[in-house]
Amino acid sequence: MTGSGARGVASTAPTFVPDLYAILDRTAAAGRDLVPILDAVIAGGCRMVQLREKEWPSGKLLPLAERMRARCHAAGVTFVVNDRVDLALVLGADGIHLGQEDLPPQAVRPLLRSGMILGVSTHSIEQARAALAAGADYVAAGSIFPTATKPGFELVGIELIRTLGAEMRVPLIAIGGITAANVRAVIQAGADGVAVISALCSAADPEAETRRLLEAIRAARAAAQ
Ligand code: 3NM
Repeated sequence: MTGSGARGVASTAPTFVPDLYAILDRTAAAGRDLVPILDAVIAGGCRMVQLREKEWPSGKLLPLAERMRARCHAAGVTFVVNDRVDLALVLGADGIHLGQEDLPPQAVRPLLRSGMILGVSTHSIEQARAALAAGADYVAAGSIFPTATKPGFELVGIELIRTLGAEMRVPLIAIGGITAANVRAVIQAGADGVAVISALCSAADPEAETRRLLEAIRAARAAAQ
């Protein structure tokens, strides 16, 4: 079972809590060090973190990634690496997140340690179904709202969450333009969790923003019951 409790998965599936999935990205942080932001989101109660880096080569990223992995592991927080399978393996990360243009999940799964999480970004019903069929441990769907973080994003809207919520057997994570102000509708539409970049990376107080997001997620779940 996932920690979200919202969706049952096979007992062999890895355990993770995707309620609030903080994606830390240097570009979105606009030059701020990611480690204090990581400490803040952990202090605020976030249980799942991804490192996303689109510019630095992996060798340059490694020292920062190692620090982040060590802090996550010390806090019992799930640590996932975006795109870079080699880096995830070298680090002993808990998981890897793949986009539609990264290596396909079927090709990557055999390389992963047992219990490693494999997540996939999707932008349509067909892509989500394919990710599920390929054995994804969670499916991310977006972009739910317009976002400045991902140039060329595909706007799928909250409708995609409503549709997929009924058929995904693994946690469904909504992404794209999600903030404490709009997260309620996303959870109520059927998302098990939300992945957030700029709402946390550019927040003046990422710990307080983490708490606000988590409170809004819990309130939305409570209202739905
Ligand atoms: N993937 P923010 S949208 C990384 O649609 C990413 O798959 C998306 O950043 C998708 O929380 C997105 O700042 C950017 O909007 C999310």
